[in-house]
Amino acid sequence: MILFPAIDLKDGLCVRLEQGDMARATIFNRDPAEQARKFVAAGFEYLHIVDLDGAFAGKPMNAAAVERILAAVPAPVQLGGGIRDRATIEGWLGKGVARVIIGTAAVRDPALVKEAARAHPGRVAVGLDARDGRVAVEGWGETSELSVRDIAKRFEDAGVAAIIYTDIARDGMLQGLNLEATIALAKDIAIPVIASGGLASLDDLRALLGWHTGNIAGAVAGRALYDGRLDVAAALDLIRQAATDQLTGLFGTRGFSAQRQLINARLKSDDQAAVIALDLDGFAWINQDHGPRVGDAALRRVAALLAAQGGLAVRTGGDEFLVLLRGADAAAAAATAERLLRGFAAISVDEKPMKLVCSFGVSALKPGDTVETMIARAAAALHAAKVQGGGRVVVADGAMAA
Ligand code: AMZ
Repeated sequence: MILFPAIDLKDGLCVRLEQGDMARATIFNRDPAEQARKFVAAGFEYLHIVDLDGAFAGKPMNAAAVERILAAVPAPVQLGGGIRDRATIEGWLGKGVARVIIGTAAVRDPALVKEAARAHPGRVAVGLDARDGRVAVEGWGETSELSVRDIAKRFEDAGVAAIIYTDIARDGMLQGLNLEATIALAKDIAIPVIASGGLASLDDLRALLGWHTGNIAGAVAGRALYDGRLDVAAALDLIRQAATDQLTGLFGTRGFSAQRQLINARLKSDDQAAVIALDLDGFAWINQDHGPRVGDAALRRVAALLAAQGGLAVRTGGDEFLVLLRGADAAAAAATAERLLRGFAAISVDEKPMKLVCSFGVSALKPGDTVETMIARAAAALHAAKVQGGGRVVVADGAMAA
């Protein structure tokens, strides 16, 4: 998930509105490029920019300010407001905008969105701003008859990168996102959803990061950042941590469904590949000695080390993991396992060494193998390593390291 800091432009200045009302604008920075630099320095990786005058006028009105932002920061930018025709889309994409946001034209001219999304995969997003469930257009001055779902469904197979969904009543009001409507939308459509309007606290982010929320790709934060209400470092930490958890299945699916992710990985018979099965022998003691919070923190370090190996890692049990390494033979996989062995032994949480002794079984792809047979051989090698005593790497065809 990405947290997008918002830069809304009015008369060349960086402002925030309340409920989209131009008469209720607060100026937060007279230099939008400087604001962009501040956001990037704070750790944000992607900016959300709206040309407010452009959304009302139907054509770009703050182009100079946008160009200054593009020149000031290397971070990707998504831009909306007054992008209503193909020439404007091409113009911004050519100038280095990573992704354009189309609002009014998605209601009035869906063919434009579909054609642009086909020509620029991943670079066209649809902005749907809702008042009482109906989509508003033209700077939110007009409300259409169509619901967010009606319009989102139009683009289901069009290659649109994201739907940015804003609840107008909440925008700029710091009362929290409309989680219910956002999650319902994300479950209903296949296009990733970005939540916007009213983001107020870490709780909003926690709710979006929870399981079973559908395909939520990000959230836009505005006033909460300018008012200093949202702790940016904590918010970015929360998101990074959730990404690690997701990558390794730390708090997600386990057991057979985790294994299925590996089994479903397609391998060609002439590929090199290896499986590492591992078991954290001392893990139960960590929970017992230090409590589950420290246990979770230790697991996250383990997960981060596994993720850094560049393979597909899944957690198949409380302290059991499988890693599929592509392009590795038995020797390379054994070397990786030994590196992990040393890495785990060095893990400490709150300066307490965790003494994670663990055992590894390694197997490499042979002719006629499936991932499933590789997993079975790695599991047998893991068993042999445990029988020999913890802290070992056993390779399925014989070699063993202490
Ligand atoms: O605040 C407003 N009144 C407002 C706003 N923030 N009006 C439009 N917009 C934004 C939309 C979207 O990102 O959230 O402008 C973009 C859509 O512009 P257009 O010109 O495509 O409708």
